[in-house]
Amino acid sequence: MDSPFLEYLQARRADIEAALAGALPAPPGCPAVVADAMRYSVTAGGKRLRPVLCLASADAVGGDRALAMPAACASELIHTYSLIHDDLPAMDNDTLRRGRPTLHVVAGDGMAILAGDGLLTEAFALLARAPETTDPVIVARKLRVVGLIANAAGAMGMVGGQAIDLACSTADPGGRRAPPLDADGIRVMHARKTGALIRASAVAGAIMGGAGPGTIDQIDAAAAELGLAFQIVDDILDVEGVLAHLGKTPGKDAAAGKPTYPALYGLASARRMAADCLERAETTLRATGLAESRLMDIGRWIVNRSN
Ligand code: GRG
Repeated sequence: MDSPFLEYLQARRADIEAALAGALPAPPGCPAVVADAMRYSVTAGGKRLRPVLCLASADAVGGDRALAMPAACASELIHTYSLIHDDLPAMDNDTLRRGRPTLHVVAGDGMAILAGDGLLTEAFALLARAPETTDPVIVARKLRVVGLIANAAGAMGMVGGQAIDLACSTADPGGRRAPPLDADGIRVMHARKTGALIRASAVAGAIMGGAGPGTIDQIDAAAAELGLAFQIVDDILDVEGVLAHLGKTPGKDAAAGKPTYPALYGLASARRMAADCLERAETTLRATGLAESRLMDIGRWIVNRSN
């Protein structure tokens, strides 16, 4: 990563940490027991990829970054909820996340479910209240972003993708299990499970930044490529990554017999596929004059990361 981008990343992350700290519910309005559980997972670290992407999108279209901050934080709150629920014994049953014991390990399954529920709901409360404005143009953008993020997080997006994954990897109480996915099925499952929120984060930033419809569509298309690249690299890291960098248990997908990109195509081809995604994203962004924006730096970060 070149150093201007590293500086940008550090600065945006600092902004995001401060905004997240201010957005999290706290006593006396919120009972301390669930406030603490939510804060435990949100402040455990994490790359903040989705909120950084959201802010970079607003920057790329020349918008006011502050207008995009609530959407940036909402995407991270929703992402963190999804990790808490995914780690539960009823789902992926993981004990380590972001370098810490998972929330259900320290607070119990019930409190982890509630903290996830709280984060998801709080994301939409935040989108409703901020940025605080009566300007009808900004109010219309906010409303559009609420719908966009709801679709990405819900049954048509992340929840739907997780449901497909669960149905294929686990038998239901009647012993029924969905048939294994083919390569196209896997791509669609990931597009929902991880791609949808990544895409929505980038598009929300563009909308709040006041981009026109053509630019929003191009950012959406490029972010879809970045989302796929993210997943492919995540699968590669599951094979090659070390716990100290990942902050979560490596090798879990392979051990669970999950169909990963390296398992399907081999490591070298999977790497090539991630690089191809980046190239397609660049071509798309070039058409809107955004190939030199931070969005492409984020794409390179996604492909070259070690966690
Ligand atoms: C429970 C509704 C529901 C959905 C869960 C996203 C997800 C859906 C499950 C996570 C499973 C998983 C580990 C998928 C691989 C891709 C992924 C989302 C990795 C974690 O995201 P990062 O790398 O994490 O952005 P940090 O900690 O850096 O924020």
